[in-house]
Amino acid sequence: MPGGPELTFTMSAPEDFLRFKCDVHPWMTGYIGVLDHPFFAVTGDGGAFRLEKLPAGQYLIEAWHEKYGTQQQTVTVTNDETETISFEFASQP
Ligand SMILES: [Cu+2]
Repeated sequence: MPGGPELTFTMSAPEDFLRFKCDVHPWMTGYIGVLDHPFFAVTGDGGAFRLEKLPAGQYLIEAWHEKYGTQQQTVTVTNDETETISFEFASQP
């Protein structure tokens, strides 16, 4: 791994986003979420995300942003249909 040692961590339980940072360079920061299911996504350049192969059912979808916090929406998924939801985060004045 260029620039530093490779570190290994083992999480034994789900965790909300954990912040990892460099003690030397304040801009070097990352977040790790540990989930107990495979249904998650990271937004692309345009802010879109897609959760593939959700079984039919009702779900609470949570969106998280490192500066603007968390939002939740409930969505009902049926077999073979695509549902669309949207989250909007606004900066505080
Ligand atoms: Cu650094």
